[in-house]
Amino acid sequence: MPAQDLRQFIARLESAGQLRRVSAAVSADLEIAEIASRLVAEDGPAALFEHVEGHTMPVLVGAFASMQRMAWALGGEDLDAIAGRLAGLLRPPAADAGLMEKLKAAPRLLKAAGARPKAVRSGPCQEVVREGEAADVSALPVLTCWPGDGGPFLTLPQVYTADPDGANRNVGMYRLQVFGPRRLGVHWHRDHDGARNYHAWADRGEAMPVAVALGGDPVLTYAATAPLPYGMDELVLAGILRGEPVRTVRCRTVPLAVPADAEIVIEGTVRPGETAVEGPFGDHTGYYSPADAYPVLHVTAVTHRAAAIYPATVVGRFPKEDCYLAKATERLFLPVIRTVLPEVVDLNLPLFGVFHNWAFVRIRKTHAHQARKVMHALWGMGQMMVTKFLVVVDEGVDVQNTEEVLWRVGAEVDPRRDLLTTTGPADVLDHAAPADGPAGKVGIDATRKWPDEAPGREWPEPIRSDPEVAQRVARRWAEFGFE
Ligand SMILES: Cc1cc2nc3c(=O)[nH]c(=O)nc-3n(C[C@H](O)[C@H](O)[C@H](O)COP(=O)(O)O)c2cc1C
Ligand SMILES: [Mn+2]
Repeated sequence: MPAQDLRQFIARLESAGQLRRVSAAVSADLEIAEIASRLVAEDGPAALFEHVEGHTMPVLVGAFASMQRMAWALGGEDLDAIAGRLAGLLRPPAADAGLMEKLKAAPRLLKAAGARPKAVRSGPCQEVVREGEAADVSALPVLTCWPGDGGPFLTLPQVYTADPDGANRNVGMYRLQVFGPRRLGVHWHRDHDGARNYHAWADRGEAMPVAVALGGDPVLTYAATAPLPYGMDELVLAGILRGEPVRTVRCRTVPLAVPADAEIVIEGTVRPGETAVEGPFGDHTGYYSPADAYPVLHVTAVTHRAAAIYPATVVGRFPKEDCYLAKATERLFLPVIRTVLPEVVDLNLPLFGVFHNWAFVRIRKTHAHQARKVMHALWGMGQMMVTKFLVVVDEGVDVQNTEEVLWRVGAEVDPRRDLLTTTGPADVLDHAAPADGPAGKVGIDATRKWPDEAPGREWPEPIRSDPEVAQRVARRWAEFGFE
């Protein structure tokens, strides 16, 4: 059963003992962020701060901050099971499939077609409406997370945009800095879809309408972070994951639709060419991302529920809540990668790699030089293009175990022969990449080398126990007097 809104999800977390209500007074200035960091570091619960100094709205943090809560947020118990369900829905029947197979696939595809959002006339996200001069984002308990931050930032927003023709609706998570009661900085990276829509408007010299939603079914928050190709609507992904369409209402002051069941909505426009200094911001890299010029959102309305809850997250040095959102993407998109690269068995974007610094890939190797093929293909796939270090290992290696991967890198690699160094786009947050021009990338082929790949070398087998003896010993362990 999908959650209708954030409240239902909070109730679910609470009944599972996974949410703590905090009634003591706390400050939105650094204090909530410090508590959130401690909670995620000790695998603690989500927290709902009911008494935020100077504010009436409560603040929710940590709703996604465990594998279990992340799976619940996507309407399941386990991320791999959700990924399997999604892969089954997305896979069209093969061209040469029999009639029965095609008939069986039809309801699957219809189900995906029925995932488009459904417009409704009114929704709780507009119980309170403040337009024009009455709109004021300083009424929201926006967190300042780190001492060097340029100010308070909205950290868990769904940013809704479309191109000037009203097509290519996009939902992306881009942080927003509070510059004033009706001015926000919009930090969409240059190669993200919100920026692409913005440039389409700017090319016509027109201001782009933008809506920012907070809350609603937690699936929506995840969908805003999902790396879908441009033109694929994140609300359809949300509808597929929920098994029910997302209900949307028209915004009051801009021609966009937002989830009817959101907690809070900010409406406004971004004018072509106008920028302001945004940042610095303590980022998920573990460093401050420096101040830079970003577009400005001029707020035209703020609408919210009568007793709205403000959802937030705190990013910073790992582990933080966004690691779990990224792990959800790693699991959900593995089947998508496998449609193009069937040899990929598993993928790990380790937390310390902050999504773009490291990727460990496990392949079923069937031909020589295959690791290099996989590297080139992954560097050509969506947001994987910014991956800096890409390690490819054989099928027998557990990529979820970093020591095992590094053991193989040490043992299977000749640095002169097995490193592929190349260049390509860098992540915007990579402070080590050259300021101009393409960034360096390294692919490490840590698979066992085939005769064609390492002529004149016999490749030894890794040691494994005799399975029968190992089983026998396990069975008799207590008999030997061991625990
Ligand atoms: C907590 C969190 C914060 C994020 N902040 C930003 C941000 O400020 N700017 C940005 O461009 N991407 C940010 N991202 C990544 C994007 O949301 C992500 O790449 C998404 O796929 C972008 O959507 P798009 O492909 O529709 O542009 C953030 C992700 C998370 C989980
Ligand atoms: Mn997108």
